[in-house]
Amino acid sequence: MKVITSYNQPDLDGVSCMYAYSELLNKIGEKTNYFIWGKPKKEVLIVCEMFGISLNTLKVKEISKDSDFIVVDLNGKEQLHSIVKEEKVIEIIDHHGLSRWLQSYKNIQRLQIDRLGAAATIVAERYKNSGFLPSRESAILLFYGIISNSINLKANITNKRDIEICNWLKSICEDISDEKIKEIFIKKSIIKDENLREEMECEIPNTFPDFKTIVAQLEVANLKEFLKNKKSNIIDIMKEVKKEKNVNFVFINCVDILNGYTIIFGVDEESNEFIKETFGYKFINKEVEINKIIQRKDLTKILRKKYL
Ligand SMILES: [Mn+2]
Repeated sequence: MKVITSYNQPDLDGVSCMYAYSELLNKIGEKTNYFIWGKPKKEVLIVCEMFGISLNTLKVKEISKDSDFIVVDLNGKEQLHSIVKEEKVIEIIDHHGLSRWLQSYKNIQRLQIDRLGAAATIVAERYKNSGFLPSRESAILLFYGIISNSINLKANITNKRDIEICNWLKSICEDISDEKIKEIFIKKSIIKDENLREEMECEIPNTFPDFKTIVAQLEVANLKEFLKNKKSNIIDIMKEVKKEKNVNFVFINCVDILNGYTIIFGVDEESNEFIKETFGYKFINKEVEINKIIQRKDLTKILRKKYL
């Protein structure tokens, strides 16, 4: 038995890869199942509920010690469950930058890491090339996995292959529609105050030789409206985090996933100065507004290039 798995609390890209690739391998005749570690991200639950899809993950105790593993949507090690032993990983499908752990996987038989908007694009292409059609559930998960990961194909990481495979998925599954994208994005943007810190993903500092910083992120529909109500809460959380984690700068990258623009602001004057200096952005009323989608990963890439 092969077990497909991904990082803790996977997003829709990770879940769709596990679900759909497991199904494809079973169709091909290789007995495979998947293991979802932790509670999937909110967008996963939204899509599953909307389309009546149920996920049947293996439990840890059901996984035998000599199972081989296929790892999807990551190529590192830190975020994998401890049941996944390096020497048992036989395949990786991913779209992230190469991790320093990659070389510790000695028994890889198949490796595909392409810089795309989503790992789900690779799995969908495997279907297309295999001649097997994905089930309705797999097609839906893959499609919205790509859409969600690439912010409706507008994020910088989006590749022609993402767009082409989305069109193919649409053409084979009548339940896929563009109208639903808006509905999913709006549902995903309903954030309760008690979940705001979690949604901001602001727990892990980036450490550089001379300073530490935290780059938080938020991806919501109708961002300006959202900030009208929540900006002071967001700043309070950033203050809290700055103190707790003892970092020099804290700022947040907010993306309007529906209307395709970005707003960035820091927790204080020092952090705003740091943003100005590092990225050359201009502030108006203590905010930077950019007329396109910039993701946190685009910013951290610049940080690494400049300060490491
Ligand atoms: Mn991904």
